Amino acid sequence: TSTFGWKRYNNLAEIEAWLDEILEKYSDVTEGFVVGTSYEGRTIRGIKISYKEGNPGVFIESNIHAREWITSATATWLINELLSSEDELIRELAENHDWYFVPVLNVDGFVYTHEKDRMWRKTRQPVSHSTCIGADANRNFDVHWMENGGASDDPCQFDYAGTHPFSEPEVKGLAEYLGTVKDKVNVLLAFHSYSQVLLSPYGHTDEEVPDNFNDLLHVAKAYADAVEALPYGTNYLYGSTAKLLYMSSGATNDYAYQQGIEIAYTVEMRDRGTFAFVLPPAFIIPNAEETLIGIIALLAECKKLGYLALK
Ligand code: 0X9
Ligand code: ZN
Repeated sequence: TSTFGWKRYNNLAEIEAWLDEILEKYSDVTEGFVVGTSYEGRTIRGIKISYKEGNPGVFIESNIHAREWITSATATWLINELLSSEDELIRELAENHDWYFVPVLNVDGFVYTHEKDRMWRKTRQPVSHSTCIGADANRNFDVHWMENGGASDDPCQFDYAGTHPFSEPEVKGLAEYLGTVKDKVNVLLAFHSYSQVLLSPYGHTDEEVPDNFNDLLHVAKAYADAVEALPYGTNYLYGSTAKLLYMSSGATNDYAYQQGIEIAYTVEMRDRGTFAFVLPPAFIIPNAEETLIGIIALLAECKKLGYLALK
């Protein structure tokens, strides 16, 4: 489809134009949806892919952090693959799940990274009584908000939690949309970069793990093993957020888990820090390919453990 070749990173206008083409070309099996309106007034868009009734749902959020460009590049590549691949395994994957993608959640921040500051992370909503702008959208969900030092109350910090839970319209919008579909969603993946880890709940405490933590480890191991077995040999680690990474409250996957989506991860993609957030475009396709293979293995393991039954 047109200029999209995943050989460079695309800006928001290009991604939206591409999405329109996809929605038109595959109108039988796709549907656009709206998550909400950003602080600066942009429409936050998503695409649902569904080949038939009664499939388990997989929800993919990407670019909640503005500078993590590999996440939307990977999400769009996955959308294209699910719709156009003729590979039997991928057709099975596409047609036997319902897919919900929000390729760019933090639209204002994403535009800002393209136009002003490549390293911007947060939203762009001003904070009253501060000269600093934006909150960390991945600290702003109403799930153990600001607990245990999992976020900052300083608007000038990278992990500023916002004035209150859901203070950021992008986050409120995602939560509201998720509320309308959560009964049909079995798995949620929040795409981030970088460090090559799969992070399961919880982020707000390292003293407790979810009831199904063992299953969450098994499912993550299936992803990591499948990725490592590819010729790229990319290594992923997995574990609970607070233990493997750091205390972080109010994140998307913890919110999803709290809302009854029992399989919910933060997926931190390539690399391990060589290029970090500024991953060269030559890595888009390798990263996307291994993400696809990882997701296939993850869903197979979910199915085996009984997580893909209709809710
Ligand atoms: O800090 C974050 O928001 C994520 N890492 S990143 O480098 N992409 O910023 C990890 C968030 C994981 N936290 C929870 N799931 N609680
Ligand atoms: Zn991130």
